[in-house]
Amino acid sequence: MRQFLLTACLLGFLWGTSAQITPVTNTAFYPYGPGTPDILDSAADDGTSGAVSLATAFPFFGNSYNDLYVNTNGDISFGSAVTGFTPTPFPVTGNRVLAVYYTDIKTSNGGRSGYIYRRETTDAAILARATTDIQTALPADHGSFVATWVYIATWHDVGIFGASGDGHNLRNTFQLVLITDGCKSFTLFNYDQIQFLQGSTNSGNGTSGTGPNPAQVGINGGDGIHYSLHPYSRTTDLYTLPTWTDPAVPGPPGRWVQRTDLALTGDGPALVCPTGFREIGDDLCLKPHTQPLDYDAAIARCAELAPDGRLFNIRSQAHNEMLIGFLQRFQTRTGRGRGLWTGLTDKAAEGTFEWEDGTAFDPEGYTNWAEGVLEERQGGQRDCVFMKKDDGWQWNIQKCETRRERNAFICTAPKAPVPSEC
Ligand SMILES: [Ca+2]
Ligand SMILES: [Ca+2]
Repeated sequence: MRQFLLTACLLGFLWGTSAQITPVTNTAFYPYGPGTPDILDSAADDGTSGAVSLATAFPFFGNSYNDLYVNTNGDISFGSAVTGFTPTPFPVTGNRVLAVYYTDIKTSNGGRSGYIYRRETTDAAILARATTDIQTALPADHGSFVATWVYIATWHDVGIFGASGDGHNLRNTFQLVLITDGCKSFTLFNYDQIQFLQGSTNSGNGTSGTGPNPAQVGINGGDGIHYSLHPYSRTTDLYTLPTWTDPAVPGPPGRWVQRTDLALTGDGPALVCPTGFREIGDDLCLKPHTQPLDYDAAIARCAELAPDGRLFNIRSQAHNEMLIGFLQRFQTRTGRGRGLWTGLTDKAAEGTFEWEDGTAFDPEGYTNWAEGVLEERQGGQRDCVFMKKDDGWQWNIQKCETRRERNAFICTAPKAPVPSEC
């Protein structure tokens, strides 16, 4: 009997009062709490786990981190604890944080008002589940992803700071799962129960759990620029997180999936010019193509070189001036008489010019026609405009598919997310 009591006491000591909790059965949630190797953090207000060393560095917004902090106020951070109780709107400088439900949470009302569990794991069943979850959620880009490491943090039945009256009964349960293969990384934000929007600080109401500054849900890269926000962040829609389904991402209700190894700009990834294209000005990506091709082949070649690649349309004096350097290179590398396709053509309707990218041609706007060209060379099968080297790069017109008079050209393509090395 004494032995039994000793064992019971020891278990009670190890688990605190956690043996009383029943983990939720929400299908979005990974196993946590009693029955798992989870660590249970002490009851706290604005507390933190302190630095937790990781067996695998977690890639996050272009860096990787060998430790993390699980913090009372509904977040995991890298580099330092993030325990402030005010959810300053992202982006903010300094905080590298995964804000799964960032508001003034307190787990120490009346001794215990909630349980924060955490563990890292390489358990085979968990890795298999994480692998399936990412492959299912993001099949086009990550259909062959294989998880090698997972971290699970769960805020179970947590209460608010400044709870009063019925506010003591308001509890939220949510979970943050970090997944990586050592190169790519992803996070799952899982929600089971949301009964309060915010704590009583920041003008909140400790009885109703409402107020003008609801919890922030999102990811902040820490450079003041890169971040991502859940569409319900800082709104009363937070109450419906447990039933929300991302229309673009297959998965169980109550889950938000984000990739986290790349830097994000605003609500999307950082954008760069495609490989082989050079950035001109703030947002143009150009690639000169000195091998002359006929008009249709030039268009096809641009489409091959990059997603959404197309013939660059030289339709302004600014474009012309900007391209002087390119033109000088064409001058030396392309054959005698070769020119440069401008992207202007009247092949669809004789006499009606339009740009290849679909924009209308404004004859009153910028033009650079060689003298007499429109009168002498517009008719017949001459439908494609090129900049003729021998005429000082003025505009001329020729057949689009003349073998002897193929032209060089410039391709352009939109910026795209940074290519992953993973
Ligand atoms: Ca707090
Ligand atoms: Ca014509």
